[in-house]
Amino acid sequence: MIYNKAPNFIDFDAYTIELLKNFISIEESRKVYEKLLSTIDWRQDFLTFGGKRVPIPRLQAWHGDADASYSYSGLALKPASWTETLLALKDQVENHSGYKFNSVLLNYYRDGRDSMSWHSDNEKELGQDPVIASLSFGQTRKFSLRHNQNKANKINIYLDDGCLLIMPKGLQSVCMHQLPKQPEITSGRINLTFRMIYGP
Ligand SMILES: O=C(O)CCC(=O)C(=O)O
Repeated sequence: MIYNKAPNFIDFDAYTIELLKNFISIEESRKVYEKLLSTIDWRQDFLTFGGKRVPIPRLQAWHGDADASYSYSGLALKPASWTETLLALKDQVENHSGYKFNSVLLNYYRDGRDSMSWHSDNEKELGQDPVIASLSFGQTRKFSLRHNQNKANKINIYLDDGCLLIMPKGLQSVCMHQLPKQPEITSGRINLTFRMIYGP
């Protein structure tokens, strides 16, 4: 199913995903995008496959409380400190959702060749049933969810400038998500996923 004009709530399996369009106004979004682009220390990370070092197809950064270290796909991320912009966005997301977050993964997709492949946000640091709050800026991109058992159960959600997507507790255990390549796209997108990291 494709949600072009998304309703605020999308059911998937037994879970309800919240999608708020224009959570951040268009004017504010533009400013945030430019600010993040120019002030974040974007890193090109690499993964190793069969002894070969391969650049991940996006730039990323990890910010949060000093003890919020995170590892995924063999990458160990030490948090850079909160910036004023990130803290202001975190406050807005927390006020809306009622959840607290102590870290954020920032992904910069330079164009449609950049992507993120199928995965669940299920690393042990995220606790049993993480809530993930995802804010998007810039170019609209397709975001897909696919059920672990029934792969035909798949939905596409279009994440546009200023939208907030909240993946609820439990969702990560039943499905994977991805941001597929869209080679026709020539402009950039920045995505922030706010998370709660629990100590070792
Ligand atoms: O860019 C996106 O919307 C997806 C990001 C994502 O899947 C993640 O941070 O785990």
